[in-house]
Amino acid sequence: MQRIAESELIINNRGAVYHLNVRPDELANTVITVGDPDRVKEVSKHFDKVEHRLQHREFITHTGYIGNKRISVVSTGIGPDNIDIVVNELDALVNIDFESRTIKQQLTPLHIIRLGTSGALQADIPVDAFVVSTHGLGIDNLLHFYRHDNNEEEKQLVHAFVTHTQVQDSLSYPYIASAGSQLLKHFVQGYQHGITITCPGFYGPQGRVLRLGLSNPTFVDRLTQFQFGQHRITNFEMETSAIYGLGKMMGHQCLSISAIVANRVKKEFSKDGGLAVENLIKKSLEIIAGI
Ligand code: R1P
Ligand code: URA
Repeated sequence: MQRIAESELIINNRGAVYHLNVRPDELANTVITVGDPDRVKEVSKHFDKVEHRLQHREFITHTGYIGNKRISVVSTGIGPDNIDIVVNELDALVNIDFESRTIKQQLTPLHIIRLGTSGALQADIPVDAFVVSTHGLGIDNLLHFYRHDNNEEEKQLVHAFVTHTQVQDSLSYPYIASAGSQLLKHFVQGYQHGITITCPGFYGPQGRVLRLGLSNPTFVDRLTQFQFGQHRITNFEMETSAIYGLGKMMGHQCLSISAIVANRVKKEFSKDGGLAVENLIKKSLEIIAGI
């Protein structure tokens, strides 16, 4: 078995992986990710017991229990580049032996569930609603640094998206990855389902104009209009495609769930986004604790 060098997998003097500062024994197999470091305690306050509280930079981790279910909640910060760090380090914690620095014979699939915020791209998805991403469609570049593949339907969806939006003229080729089907089936009642676009920014990449002009001013309207069979684009945010893409390649079950805080078609913003997120956490934790 190939030994992974000190420069490639960085382990600190606590025996913890470098960015997350988490040791293998401090991580549960069910991991909730949140963008906002302050949201970690908003999740773990619902735990019956918290065993570990860890932090390094924007990455805060709390591990504890709801009943017999062991759960970790980890803050990722914003964006696909941070997800590259978080998902690789979560995977290393369960699938690489830190003593021998080799990949374990027996791999462990994690459940990785993002509880985040998002902007709706359809008029009928109101602010404060909850959306589950059936697919993450990335207009960032992250997955192209890895050897990755899609099934036929995913390839056709990306092709239809490129034809419809004409993004290939100015942006990197989009990529797509699907939700973990074992998790998706539990989140139906009270959740809308749809394709989520993952953007490498909050302003220009999501069509917001403050002082700068956009290279493709009709892009957001085209996202709203896109249809592929039963599929439409429900929302956009900044992490889902990266979590789905990396997680799937590594054999993990991933799901991204968002509280809608902005509706970009109706130009509305939630009057109490904090409450919407709190409601999303409570409702989703009840389900997660039972999976
Ligand atoms: C932008 O405000 C951030 O909010 C969304 C986006 O994905 C991005 O991270 O998610 P979080 O609320 O989980 O951070
Ligand atoms: N997060 C985003 O990335 N976009 C929004 O519009 C709202 C939350």
